[in-house]
Amino acid sequence: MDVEEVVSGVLEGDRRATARAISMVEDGADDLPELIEGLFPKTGNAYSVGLTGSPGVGKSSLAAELVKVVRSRDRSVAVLAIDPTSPFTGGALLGDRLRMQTHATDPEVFIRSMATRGHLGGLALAAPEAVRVLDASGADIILIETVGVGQAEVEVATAADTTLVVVAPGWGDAVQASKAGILEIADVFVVNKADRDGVEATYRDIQGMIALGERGPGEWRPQVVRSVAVRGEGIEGVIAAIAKHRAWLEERGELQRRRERRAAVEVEEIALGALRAKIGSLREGTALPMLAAPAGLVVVLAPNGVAPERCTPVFMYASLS
Ligand SMILES: Nc1nc2c(ncn2[C@@H]2O[C@H](COP(=O)(O)OP(=O)(O)OP(=O)(O)O)[C@@H](O)[C@H]2O)c(=O)[nH]1
Ligand SMILES: [Mg+2]
Repeated sequence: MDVEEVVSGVLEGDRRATARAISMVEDGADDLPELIEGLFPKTGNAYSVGLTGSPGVGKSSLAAELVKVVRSRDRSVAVLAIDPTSPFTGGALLGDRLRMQTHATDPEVFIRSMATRGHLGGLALAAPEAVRVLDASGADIILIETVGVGQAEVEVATAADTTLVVVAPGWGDAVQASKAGILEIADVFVVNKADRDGVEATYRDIQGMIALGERGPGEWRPQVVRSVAVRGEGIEGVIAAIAKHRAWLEERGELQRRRERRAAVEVEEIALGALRAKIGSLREGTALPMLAAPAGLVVVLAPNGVAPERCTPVFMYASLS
């Protein structure tokens, strides 16, 4: 399939073409810009929901339940599972496949796991590109599951319109959570495994953390809901919290602003990626060591009228290229 065929296939909602497009994102294929260019005009219709949280808290189980609800409303849904901790997602995918089994034969459900084998921009770029592919393929709702709550996961989470942070009873304390930056990314906290001991304490911890968090007037206050994903309990509450956040975003024009902010971050990442690629190739030759040596910098490269002390390597590089 050449890139034009992939583009037209994705736009027709063809699953094979969509899978191919996600692989291109994953691999950081050379013709990725053509792909995204072809798809971009047809995006903006899907609503994306990120699910993040520590391993095993029940993200996939919850996603499977959300898929059920979306399908009962006759909307199409795509699920993207991302494991930023490993370049290959085989293991995680297997578990997810099992949990998603009931949906596997539904043509309106697209399930895919993704790694970022060759993508220069890593997840920060790959995730929004993959979301764009799924959006263009006609998915109404896109669920993005990521494992963990580190920096990479935070980046992925910000690719979504609404971010759910899934926790389970006994899950760390509030200080741990705020350190990891969870509070900033959570639009909704889901305390899953609410059938377990300690659910009240966890619920209170999170409420306390939210109460302490600084929020300007009119800022969104994260919702906290409970669920027992394996039994399909509390799912309506999760859906209601998502809907409330979505309405809040839309009423204020904040959805559009959020998406624009994300696009700006992406542009920055693309520029940085290109710069990194250039520096990478510099490294293979003798230019970089020469640039790095302060004496070399000043003598060889100080551009017209620039004071030598301003000639940091980055500045030098920028003025050279
Ligand atoms: N008791 C209980 N078990 C649950 C609940 N939700 C999920 N589980 C179980 O917890 C385990 C992990 O569930 P997953 O849905 O795979 O969790 P996950 O967060 O997607 O896991 P990773 O993708 O590996 O990070 C499975 O054995 C589930 O059956 C729940 O509400 N209550
Ligand atoms: Mg999972």
